[in-house]
Amino acid sequence: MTATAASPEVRAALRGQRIEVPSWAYGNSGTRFKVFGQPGVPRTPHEKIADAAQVHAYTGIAPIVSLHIPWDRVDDYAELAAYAADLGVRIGAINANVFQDDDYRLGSVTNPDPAIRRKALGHLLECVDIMDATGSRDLKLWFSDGTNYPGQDDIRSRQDRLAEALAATYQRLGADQRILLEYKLFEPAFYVTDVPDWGTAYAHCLKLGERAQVVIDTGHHAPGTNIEFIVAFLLREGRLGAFDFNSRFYADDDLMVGAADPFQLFRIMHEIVRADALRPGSGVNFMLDQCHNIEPKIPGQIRSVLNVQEATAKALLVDADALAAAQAAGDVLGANAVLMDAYDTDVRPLLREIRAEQGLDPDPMAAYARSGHAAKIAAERVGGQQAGWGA
Ligand code: RM4
Ligand code: MN
Repeated sequence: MTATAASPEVRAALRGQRIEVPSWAYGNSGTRFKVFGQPGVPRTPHEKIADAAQVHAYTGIAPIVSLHIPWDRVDDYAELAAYAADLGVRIGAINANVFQDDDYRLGSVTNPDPAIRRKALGHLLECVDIMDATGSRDLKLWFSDGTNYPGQDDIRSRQDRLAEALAATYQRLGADQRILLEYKLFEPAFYVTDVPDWGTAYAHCLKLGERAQVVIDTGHHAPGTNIEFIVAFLLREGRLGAFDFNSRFYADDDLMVGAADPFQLFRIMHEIVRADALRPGSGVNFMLDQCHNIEPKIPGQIRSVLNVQEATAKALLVDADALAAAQAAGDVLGANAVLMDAYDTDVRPLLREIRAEQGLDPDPMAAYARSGHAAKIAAERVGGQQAGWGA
């Protein structure tokens, strides 16, 4: 297969692809043992947005940035949104944070103490107020709630408390706003996690209504989980709201998407293309949720966006008719060969061509490196408190 001969439809789909980057990727991060600082790291939400704008400037497909509250708390969210617009990007999902307050030791919305549950719900509602000010559609909820020891709390009651908080938040949403409910197998709770898997998230979303959808964070599964099955299932039910893309080797590593397993990313994007869910109007939000602990952050994000773009291009090159024919004929090896033929295609020349057509540098990594921007922000951003995830 020659990728450069790709059809106008494939080219249009690639030009129209949109990826959302996380503000926290530009701040300092690390493991629970050490956070390494880097020169030029943003001190403010404005500087994080400026970094995100760089990623868009070089890739052309990442014009949206997610915020995390309180990490990105400002006095005037409408002003922050206007600042983003001036830089050619916009604010996307608002991520609630009910996992870093001492009060949440035994949980946030599932805490046995009603006063702490009220406090957590108050934060979720505050995030909807922020969405109103920024024009955001998506409220992304990840609960670190769970227990460490058998008997510590009642599993069923915690589900009831969770459902109650979700329902109150759902009630508060505007007509165009959604809840995106994320799940995670374990960590920081080790015995029971209150939203451990897609089935739990899906069941809660079904109860809430159509504007509650599941987020698949690719790093939040047991090793060996078939994530593309989850993608296919949720798409078929109209309940896949978003991805948090990243890659993992062992746990929730938050490494660059496509770094650990580019083939898995291709298989996921194949299900997306198969369901015609790549279009920005499809309702699936393609977000990154990553931390760049040791590599430079802006190029780390550029590389990640390119990795998603390459997997997407390969998925778009799957010969759907040939695949369907082989599947219908029970041609096991033939069907597999159709998929692998697309995966094995070098799509980089095609993507370089498309970028050049759009007036972008064909090689975003090299262009950013040449730009001198890293040295500029290192020189400018002196003093103040570098942003971090506050762990
Ligand atoms: C969590 C989860 C959330 C993200 C935080 C930073 O593990 O994946 O999506 O907001 O990390
Ligand atoms: Mn996530």
